[in-house]
Amino acid sequence: MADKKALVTGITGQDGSYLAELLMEKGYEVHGIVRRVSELQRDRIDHLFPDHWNPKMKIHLHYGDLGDSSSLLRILMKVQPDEIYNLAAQSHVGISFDIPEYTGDVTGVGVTRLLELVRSIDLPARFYQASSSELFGKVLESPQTETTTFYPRSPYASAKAYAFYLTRNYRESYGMYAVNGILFNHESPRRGKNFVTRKITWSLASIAAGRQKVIPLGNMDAERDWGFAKEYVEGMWRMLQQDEPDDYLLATGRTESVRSFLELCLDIGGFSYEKQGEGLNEKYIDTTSGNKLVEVDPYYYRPAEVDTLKGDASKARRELGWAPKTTLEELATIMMESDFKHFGLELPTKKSQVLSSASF
Ligand code: NAP
Ligand code: F7E
Repeated sequence: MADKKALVTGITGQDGSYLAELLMEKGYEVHGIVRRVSELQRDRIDHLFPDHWNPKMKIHLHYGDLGDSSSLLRILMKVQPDEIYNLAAQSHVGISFDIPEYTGDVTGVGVTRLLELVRSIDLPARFYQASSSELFGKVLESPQTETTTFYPRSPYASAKAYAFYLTRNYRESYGMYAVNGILFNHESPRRGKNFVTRKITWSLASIAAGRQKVIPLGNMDAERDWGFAKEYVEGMWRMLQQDEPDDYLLATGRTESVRSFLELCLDIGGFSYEKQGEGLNEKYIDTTSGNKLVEVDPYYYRPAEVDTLKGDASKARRELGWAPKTTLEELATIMMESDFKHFGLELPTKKSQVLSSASF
């Protein structure tokens, strides 16, 4: 039997890179959509192309854009995928307040373009939509489940809400196998450096290397349910292997504040520190050098904030056999170790030794 073909939008992103790896391990022929950029930066997937000259290579990239229907049509017709994973998005919540129209077009209407094309050409492909815990926004119950009412708090979340309902609508209207994965925050050494966890781990490594002085942060009271991205892509794949299409939520069930994550990383990095002040005056001081390590910068506050998120992934556990394994302490260690290594440094604590043998 021929290999299954998967089409991954957003393959150059954090999740796309882990998903492409997973699908290749499972024997899929993987096709990724990449967009034109002025400087080629494909660090997250470069390792998947060890021998570019090999015509039997089972991963292929195609130029396209979620804002451009004709490119999407051409790719769908050419590839004829069995499974489509729609991970492409303007995925930064804070920045979505600066570019709301673009966010709506790509993160929201982009899904209409894909689904409508799949329907129009009668492609019998299964479709995964990257939905988000941001849909719960100003939460109406805790923990959140697949049945919790949405309360989006940003242009990003509003676009994802439209995409969520559209995906469900195409499933119900046209009998398509189209599902939403409502994923809570998931992080890794491949996380973009302007998301708060990676900003913290990268900046602490940079400070330890003498390349940066202070980390400016926004709302440290915000609480998130953070898991490890590598495990979450396995859940995406499982959602497309069920007998019947349905929506699922993936989360760890543990919530911590940005401040707790920061302090966890300061401990892992071996910093001696003291917290001083409150509110806008809150700061962290390195008690060895007397230098300021962290300060509050209101630039990073959002016009509306999602204060707290905590997911209940019982349905995924029960029906998909999916469960998170990596603790937040392990995740922070993996990320800190990777960023310290980038600057030629090792973590002072040896907690990370078992984890470091694996590749992330
Ligand atoms: P990411 O690292 O920001 O990656 C986004 C991907 O989308 C990149 O490959 C990016 O390409 C691509 N992209 C952006 N605009 C595009 C466009 N107009 N046309 C085609 N491709 C475009 O995001 P991620 O963390 O991997 O998340 C993957 C998906 O899950 C996103 O839809 C995100 O909103 C959603 N999600 C993420 C989380 C999380 O915690 N990570 C949780 C819930 C849902 P470039 O490399 O060229 O920028
Ligand atoms: O912010 C606060 C910020 O940008 C987390 C995306 O993958 O997950 C992600 O969205 C919290 C927020 O992630 C800074 O205000 C404080 O409360 O890391 P983040 P996010 O907004 O939760 C969801 C599930 C997605 O779907 C999204 O695509 O941290 N925060 N200080 C900060 N945030 C940032 N970025 N930078 C700061 O300096």
